[in-house]
Amino acid sequence: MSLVNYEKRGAVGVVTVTNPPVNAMSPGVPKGIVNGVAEANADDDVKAIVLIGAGRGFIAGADIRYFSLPWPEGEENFSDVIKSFEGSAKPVVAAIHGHALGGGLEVAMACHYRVIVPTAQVGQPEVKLGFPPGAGGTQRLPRLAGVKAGLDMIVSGNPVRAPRAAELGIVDKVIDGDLLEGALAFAEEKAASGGPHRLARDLDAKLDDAGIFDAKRQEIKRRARGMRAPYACIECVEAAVELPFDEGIKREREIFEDCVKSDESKALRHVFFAERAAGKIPGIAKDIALRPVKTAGVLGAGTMGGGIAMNFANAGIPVRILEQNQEALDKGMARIEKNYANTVSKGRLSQDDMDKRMGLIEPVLDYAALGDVDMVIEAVFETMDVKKNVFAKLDAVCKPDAILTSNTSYLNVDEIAATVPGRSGNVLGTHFFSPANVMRLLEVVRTENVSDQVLATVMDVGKRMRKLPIVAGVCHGFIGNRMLEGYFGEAALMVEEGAPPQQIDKVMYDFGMAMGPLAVSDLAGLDIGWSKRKDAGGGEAVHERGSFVSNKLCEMGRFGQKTGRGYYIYEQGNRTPVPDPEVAQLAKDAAAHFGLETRDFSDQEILERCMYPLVNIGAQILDEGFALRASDIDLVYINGYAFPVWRGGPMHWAGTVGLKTVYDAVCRYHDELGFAHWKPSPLLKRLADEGKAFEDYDQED
Ligand code: 3H9
Repeated sequence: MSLVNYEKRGAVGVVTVTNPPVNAMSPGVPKGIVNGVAEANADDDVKAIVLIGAGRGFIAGADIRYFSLPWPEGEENFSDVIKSFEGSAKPVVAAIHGHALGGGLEVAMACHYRVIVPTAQVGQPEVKLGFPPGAGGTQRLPRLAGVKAGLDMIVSGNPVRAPRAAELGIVDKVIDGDLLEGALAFAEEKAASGGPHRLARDLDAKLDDAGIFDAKRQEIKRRARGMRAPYACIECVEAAVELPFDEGIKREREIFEDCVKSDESKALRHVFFAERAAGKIPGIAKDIALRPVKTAGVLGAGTMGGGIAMNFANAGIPVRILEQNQEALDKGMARIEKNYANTVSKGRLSQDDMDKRMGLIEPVLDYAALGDVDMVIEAVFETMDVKKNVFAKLDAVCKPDAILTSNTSYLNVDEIAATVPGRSGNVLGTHFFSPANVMRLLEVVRTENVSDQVLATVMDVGKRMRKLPIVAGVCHGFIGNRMLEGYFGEAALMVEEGAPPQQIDKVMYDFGMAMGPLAVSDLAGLDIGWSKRKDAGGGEAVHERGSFVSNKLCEMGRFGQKTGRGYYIYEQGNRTPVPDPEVAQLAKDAAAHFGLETRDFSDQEILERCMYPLVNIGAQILDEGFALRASDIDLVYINGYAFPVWRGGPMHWAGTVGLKTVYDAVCRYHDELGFAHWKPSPLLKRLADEGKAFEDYDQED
């Protein structure tokens, strides 16, 4: 079957793109469109042309794989397609269903007219791949939609739905009913009218908002920190206002090509494909029959349990939330209600939808109420004994094929599963990130005995909740938290060696992290680690390397933000960390205690000591089989730990540094410092020796 088909329907030539799954503009598609338009123009009986997509949508844009592959020599491309429309004596109508994204919308905007079904979306998501639209989108969209709306769409990358697209003038008509029939009628009508059939390039009336660009730069400052593409988008739209059309196109092309080559774009393209790969589990068929999950239960109405219950409700799944007493239940339900009300007040949810979702959450006090639900997530206190106790109770009441999951950040889920041996094929871990109703990451912890069907079902439930589920194996801290130990550990160690907390945090903030590791420790509460160390030390926290300053701070009642002091001072009602000379003194005390000589640190050393343990442990996790692929680890860090998406995640980023450089430094720090997180991973060594990156490892069998 060819990628583009041409047929005549009465007096209209219909060009249909058939390139599943999303009709990307792969090699062969531009040529097919050009040929179709030529054939229609050569036929005197044809008065107009309709361009339409087969399957799920119109055209999803350029084939993203080809930004990293050579385009076949001599093969037609976007500009040939656009030229064919502009040179067509007969009006071309784009008929849009599903999606017209990126180059798909650009192709549509280069047609004379556009019609759309009410459910379709149009957008320029290129910025999310690290570049501006490159086939005229930044020049045509402002001409159709106006500068402000066009700029908003191009800089955010977010699509708009058909009714809004019509309101803005991006499309000419919304078709209720059959799209092709509607498009044929529209095309015939336009052909009969005799024109003129105006092209977007010739419309200048909406190019009047010249003063908004600096305001836009200001607006995106926080969100686009460290990135080039959003600013590149602004430059391109500015060119639409300032330059004649053809010069604007030239300017857009230069900026586009420059951005496509950037590390930022390579990282964002890596993330695009990483997200698509994440749902695939080797050995489990894509179409495996899933267990129906029509009802659910959540144990614990605390912050975590409440957030998880909201996730079920958001997915339209009725959920019973269980607590030990009425007071805790009421408190939990009130918190859920408040969370939803906040979203309503921000205009991101309608009152009606909030009411529907609240109606799906049923507070209960008796385990018996969970007897008939399809899936239970327990989110009770994070200790093994409590979890085992809860599983015993679930075992007594739940139906035999109920899926039982433990929401835990560290505990051995195999050990929990072993307490209900008759059910172990139905037991696994779900590690939600706090706040569970907001954070996109969900680690799905694959236990030894869990069935493929149950694993696939929980992955699917995660997607229904609009999460990004990532499969992790059972190891201490799974993927994300296991890797963190080296990151936070090194920050604390460097403080004892003389690096000021504010320098460490600034280096990591400038790298692109939302906050530095010590500011994060203050936010999370220093007392959590302290209390674990006290338990381990039989009531007293032993001063080991990396815990001295934190122990001392806690002994002084400085637990972090919640007490107004931790590694930093926080003024009343202000979350800005202020450096504290007292902490500098504690660091000196630590150095004296351990017999260390304090010294100045370069920013480069700080970066290496925070980041390289992440990479080294990540490689270890991969090698031990606790992550399916390196790109999954990248997604964990981007979506659960605020790692800058434009750096592609720690494993991808390591490739930009060069794995040999990273490996050599890991060996050096291992020799100098000796901590377990520096023990060089054999996989890292192998890839470094072979001159490979983690992406190459993901391609290996
Ligand atoms: C562009 O257009 C540049 C131009 O301005 C200038 C050029 C000169 N290419 O997401 P799904 C694959 S840049 C290649 O799971 P859904 C995807 O990898 C482009 N492959 O489906 C997956 O493969 P697999 C601007 C693509 O229904 C399969 O299709 N456009 C592309 O959840 C299914 O994808 C965009 O950024 C592509 N363009 O969502 C749109 N798109 O099965 C990107 C998808 O092997 N695409 N694939 O894993 C999307 O946003 C979503 O895929 C879409 C469908 C909404 C279309």
